[in-house]
Amino acid sequence: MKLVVIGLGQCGGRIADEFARLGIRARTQRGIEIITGAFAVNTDVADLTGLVTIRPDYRHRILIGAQKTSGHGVGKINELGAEIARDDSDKIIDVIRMAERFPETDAFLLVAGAAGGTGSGAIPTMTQFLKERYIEKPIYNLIVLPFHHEEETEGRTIYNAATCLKSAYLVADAVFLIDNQRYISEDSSVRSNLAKINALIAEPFYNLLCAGEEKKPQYIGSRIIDAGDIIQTLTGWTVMGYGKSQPRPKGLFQGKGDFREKASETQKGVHVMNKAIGELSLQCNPADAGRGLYLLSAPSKEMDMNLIKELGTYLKGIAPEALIRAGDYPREKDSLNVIIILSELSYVKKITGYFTKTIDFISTLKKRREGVEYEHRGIEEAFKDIPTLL
Ligand SMILES: Nc1nc2c(ncn2[C@@H]2O[C@H](COP(=O)(O)OP(=O)(O)OP(=O)(O)O)[C@@H](O)[C@H]2O)c(=O)[nH]1
Ligand SMILES: [Mg+2]
Repeated sequence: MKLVVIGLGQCGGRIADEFARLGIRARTQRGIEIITGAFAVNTDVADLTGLVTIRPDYRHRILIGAQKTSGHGVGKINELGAEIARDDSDKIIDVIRMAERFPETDAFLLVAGAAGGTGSGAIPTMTQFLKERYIEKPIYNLIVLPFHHEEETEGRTIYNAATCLKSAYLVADAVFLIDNQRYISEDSSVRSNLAKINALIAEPFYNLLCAGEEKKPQYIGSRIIDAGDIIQTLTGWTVMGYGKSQPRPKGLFQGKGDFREKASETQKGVHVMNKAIGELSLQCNPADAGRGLYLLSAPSKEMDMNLIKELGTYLKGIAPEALIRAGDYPREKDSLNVIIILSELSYVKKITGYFTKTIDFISTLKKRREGVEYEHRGIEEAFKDIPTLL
């Protein structure tokens, strides 16, 4: 599957930069194309300058709203981010359309942090614009949810997240949910290391996008996951999981065909899938998924139909409502890894929480404002009969 990736705001731009790296890796290591264009759009000059892999010209690093923000961002006001993206949407669409490999693109992936201003506001408006222009191409959003400490301390965090998520859900074909917090709890060495988190966010897409683009017979699985399968799977709220096994120590089993080796491989497959489920990009209950997909990548000698079937049975057990698609991707020397997508989620606790808190916040704000207005009315009433000096 081939994607055009557009990063909006700082978070989005940096993750798009990561996708640009995946694209180069696929081309140099595997001779295939998975990224037909990587762009960063921002109101902030410094953020655009800090990127590494996205081409540095104005056609790939797109500055918007320069008159309104003087190149310094929108200071977390996502309404302003939305407005600027709306005003400059033609400029963005024009450069994307001109990209060399654009016609081969299967889908768009727009990326942003929910809690900021530029990305949070721009992602739904850009999605809407693209949707109107490219009816035939699906448009996906990948939205990064804030760290726990940001929710506690920064006033607009939850409000921005709620407005961004609702708007994105209304226009995008699917919304990948990525929880920044989850990468901290998983491994404390990545604490506040955003670059590492970004690499972890992008990594599962590597095999997923490559699998259907392979041309060499030895890398073509018995069940191929291609763009069609992915497009059929992605709809509404979506999470991803990725699990990887450690390479087996040499000489553990006696030789080819050792029965313990076979049993151990099936076990290892289920273990890796368990890991992928345990480390979903946002915690949720797999039973709430309406669709699912898994892709098993492993050296071909470690992979057989039995293992794929075993993993399918396992996933069906925990996501019984989901229509599941499956595939395998034989690799030469990679360790065994599993990518899982759970889509069409009917309930996601964290997202519902943002909506509830924001509604409470709006109603408190309204009450407070009404109270102030009442007092003002009171004062005006009270001085009605006082003579004025004007
Ligand atoms: N995973 C990840 N999260 C990031 C990164 N940069 C920022 N964030 C998160 O994104 C949110 C802030 O959004 P930004 O992208 O910085 O904001 P922006 O879109 O540039 O908007 P303004 O700066 O307000 O104009 C916070 O929740 C951050 O934790 C990053 O590189 N990786
Ligand atoms: Mg910014």
